[in-house]
Amino acid sequence: MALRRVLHYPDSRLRTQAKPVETVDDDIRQLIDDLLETMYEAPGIGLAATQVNVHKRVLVVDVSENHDQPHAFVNPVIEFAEGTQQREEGCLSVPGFYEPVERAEHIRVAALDRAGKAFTLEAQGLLAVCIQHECDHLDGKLFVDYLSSLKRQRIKKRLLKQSPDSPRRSALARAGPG
Ligand code: GNR
Ligand code: NI
Repeated sequence: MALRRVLHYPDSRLRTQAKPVETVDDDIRQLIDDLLETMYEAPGIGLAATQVNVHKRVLVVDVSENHDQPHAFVNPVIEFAEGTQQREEGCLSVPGFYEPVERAEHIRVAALDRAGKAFTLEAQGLLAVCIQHECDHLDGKLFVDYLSSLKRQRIKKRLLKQSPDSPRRSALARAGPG
């Protein structure tokens, strides 16, 4: 098991379309374990491979209070989505920002598990939100994309200022005092 580094918005690698997994092998199981470890350590309730710069269709979620109900999804497909709900969302790739987003209330997702076996899961409430949020990551989409462009630009500016290796900071550092 290992912690992996989480990319931060507006890193363009978060916009990558992830590729389907052909075989659920030990590398994929290692990725799942690392995603879970990284998610619990953060702590977060979900994590997509895209966020750790692995562009394969793999995600994990655990919305339980005791962190004892991990779910891993390989090649997830949302088969149906019904109703609406609105919740404050956050994202480990957009640290420190929380905004309401409208999502489907009830979904059914089909995927492969860590053994490569097909399964479906029906979800509602927070678990449904989390799965939709993670599936978006695999398509290069972030919750900030649902906000107004004004809000998104504000978030982008603030995160660019914070990021120690941001182009802007490096440019300022190069420019020196004054
Ligand atoms: O930890 C997380 N919390 C959260 C809260 C509301 C809606 C979605 C999420 S997912 C987020 C972790 C994350 O960034 N997953 O991609
Ligand atoms: Ni996220």
